[in-house]
Amino acid sequence: LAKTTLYENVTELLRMQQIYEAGIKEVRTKLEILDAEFKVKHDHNPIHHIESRLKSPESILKKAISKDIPVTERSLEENIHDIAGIRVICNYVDDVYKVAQLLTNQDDIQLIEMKDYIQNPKESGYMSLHLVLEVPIFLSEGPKPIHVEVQLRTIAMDFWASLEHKLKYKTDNNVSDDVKKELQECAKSIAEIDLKMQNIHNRLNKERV
Ligand code: 0O2
Repeated sequence: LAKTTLYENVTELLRMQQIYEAGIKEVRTKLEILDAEFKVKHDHNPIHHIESRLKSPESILKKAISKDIPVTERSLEENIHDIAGIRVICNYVDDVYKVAQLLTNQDDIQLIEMKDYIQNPKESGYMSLHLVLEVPIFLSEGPKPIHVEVQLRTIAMDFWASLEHKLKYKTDNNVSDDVKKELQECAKSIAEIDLKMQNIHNRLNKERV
């Protein structure tokens, strides 16, 4: 019996992985199409690059336990929004909001949640625009709506977040108060640079017209 249950769980998990992988492909393609169209229309690529990852079964389980979420397919799907995760690295701050708007305006996409850590950065200094989208995946038995988390940020915000993540990881999250403060200051400088780069981009664009 135990063997049967284990087999069923593994099969279920593989099915879930395949569905969420499809969700990543679906949203990635939408983003690539938007970027290409933007380039033709406005001679500018809003997206610098896209990264994506499927949350590992271990990470899903760890998150479920830490948040007291029952480990059933339905409950995991309802409560863990980042099984399918996409990170969109944009060139400028305006691009972040433009891409988010164009994506969420599409008929088959529903915006479930939006957290704007650019307008309201986290205490750490972290900046990004987080969206949870509901996207239909067309399976043989019909469409299945799933959640995909999209994190949008600029190259500068990504530079900060990647290094800060590695620094925290190295020290098991035990970062001293003065290092925390320095990281917050770096985040502020980065936000200022982003603004300056945006202004230069806008100015040059106007001059070209
Ligand atoms: P990973 O490996 O990136 O997936 P939840 O998403 O449910 O855990 P919450 O508070 O609703 O919790 O999520 P939040 O804070 O909106 O987004 C969480 C994700 O944002 C994190 O995912 C990170 O990717 C990123 N993030 C949030 N805060 C910080 C920060 O201070 N520094 C950095 N570098 N990244 C941050 P995970 O699941 O932690 O990890």
